Amino acid sequence: MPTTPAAPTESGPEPLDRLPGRQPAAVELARTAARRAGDLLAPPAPVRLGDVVPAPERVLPDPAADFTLTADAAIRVSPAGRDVAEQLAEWLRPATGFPLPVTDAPVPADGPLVLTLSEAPLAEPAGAVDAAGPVDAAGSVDAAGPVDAAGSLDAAGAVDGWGDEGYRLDVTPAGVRITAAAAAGLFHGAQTLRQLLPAAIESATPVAERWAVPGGTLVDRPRFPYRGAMLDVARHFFPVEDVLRVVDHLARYKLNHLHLHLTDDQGWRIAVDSWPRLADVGGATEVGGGPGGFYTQADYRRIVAYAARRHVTVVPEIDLPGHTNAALVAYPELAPGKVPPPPYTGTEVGFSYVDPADERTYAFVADVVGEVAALTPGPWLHLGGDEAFKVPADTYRAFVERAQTLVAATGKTVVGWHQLAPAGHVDGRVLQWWGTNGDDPETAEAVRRGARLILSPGNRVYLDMKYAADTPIGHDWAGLIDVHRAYDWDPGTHLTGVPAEAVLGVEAPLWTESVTTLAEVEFMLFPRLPAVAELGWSPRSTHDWAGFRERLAGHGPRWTAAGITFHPSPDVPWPAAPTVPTQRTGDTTADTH
Ligand code: TNX
Repeated sequence: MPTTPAAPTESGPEPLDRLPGRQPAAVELARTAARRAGDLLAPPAPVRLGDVVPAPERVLPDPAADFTLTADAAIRVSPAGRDVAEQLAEWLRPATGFPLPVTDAPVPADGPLVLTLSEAPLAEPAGAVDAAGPVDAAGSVDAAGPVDAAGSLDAAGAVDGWGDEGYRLDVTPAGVRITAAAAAGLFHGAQTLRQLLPAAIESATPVAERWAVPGGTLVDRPRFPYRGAMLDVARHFFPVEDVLRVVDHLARYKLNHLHLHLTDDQGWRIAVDSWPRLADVGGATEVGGGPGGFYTQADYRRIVAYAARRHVTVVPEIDLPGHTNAALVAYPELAPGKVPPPPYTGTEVGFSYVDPADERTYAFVADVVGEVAALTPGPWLHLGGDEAFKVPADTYRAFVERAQTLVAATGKTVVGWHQLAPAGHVDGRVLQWWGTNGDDPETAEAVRRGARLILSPGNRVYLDMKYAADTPIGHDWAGLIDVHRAYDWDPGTHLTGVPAEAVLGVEAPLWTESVTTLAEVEFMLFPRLPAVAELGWSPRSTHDWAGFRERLAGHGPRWTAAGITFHPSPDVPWPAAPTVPTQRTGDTTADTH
């Protein structure tokens, strides 16, 4: 597929049709999807406290306690929560037009909008959660222990267990209070508050609206610690601004990891000082013959910092020993037989590999993972390991064991596709399972030897799969995946012989052989990404397709208002008539960063 994505830019996001070289077909796809989606949307019903995606662990609505945000509101925050409060203000100012000053306040503080970052663990609602696992269905709190709607911190009743990501949100006529033990929890709580405001809150310009927030209390924390999405920036290159916008999309739905597939046959996308031709030469190609591109180390740092501010950890992937044609073009000395391969811009897999018999290859691996680890604040480094079809099994194993050791020497924890399973265990290693048949004895055996799993079943959460036979882009080798199929499985029981405790979480990969623009990325992410986010975050007891599709439907008007392209899936009962206050068909301008 011919394509010519724009070069990396430091300037702000632009409407897609003004980006040089964007494929007209993609812009048209974005327009059509937005128009079709917009046409389907009715004025949204008032938001209810339980309408959040992903579903919160506990919800105790109090219809008599709605709050209305007014022009004189201020956000008061304890010092450690300052940055989250600033971000919340940035989300709410454009649509409301309110100044929403952020002020430091002692804890506890009163006022129209209060973010409290408590120094102590969150007070446990009485009758609540035991260590064995999450509990009540959203929408109910057991009679024995209604949450203390006053929202006060009860030091005596404080217990561990809500973790860094848990939060509590109290809405009363007097104000909104978000309480968390750490900034990540406060951030998730702020994202929840954003969803509890009318859809027009996503408008980039002021809207006349009553900014009501449904009353009650909500207590929430994640089921799994790892919740992610992957963007393949190797098959097609995506500029920094596109990646930042994807980070925003993840953060909205409480996903906390962005896996960047940085290297593949068609392109090497990260500058490595000790091997400069990797990016300079290996970065100059992509699927379809476009110009490709790469991230400078400053670009990558910018992505990582932007993500960190949104409590998203970047997981860099250097795919080895296969998927390495671009590296071999740059450095033929790494190729078996030292034969320089031609650049590759097709979409086949499994033909390339670095020479496992040459010591120089291990120097290359050590240098690359050393530099990438030094640039990466997060704990993970992904080694790839998939589809090295031309490397014999024992040679593959020996290569992977050396590569794993080199990663461990950088202080990072090894992540790899589940093809790594036969290799020996290294401390903490994580396998990313992308199979389509949940009976995988080799992976189960690796788990028995200590591996943890990230679940990315190809036939459930591969976001490069088409929604339906007529989806204009995407693959279908793992089947067609509409929202229901993406939602209707359980990461805790998916793999035979793998206990839920071994599951670190879920990740939805987006491979980009046929995905060439930001609009197309969004079209494949939405509405499936929120489904995967709910699998990763919400207690299993809340899992309910009928309820989920209703909640998800309310997000269509939000995406339209925010200029996010999405697939108007027939699985979802989108509101039925036009008019979102800020409908901007065809305009895919980014929301505030
Ligand atoms: C398999 S999943 C791949 C990728 C392709 C993808 C296309 C995995 C680890 N490898 O190289 O892009 O299928 O769906």
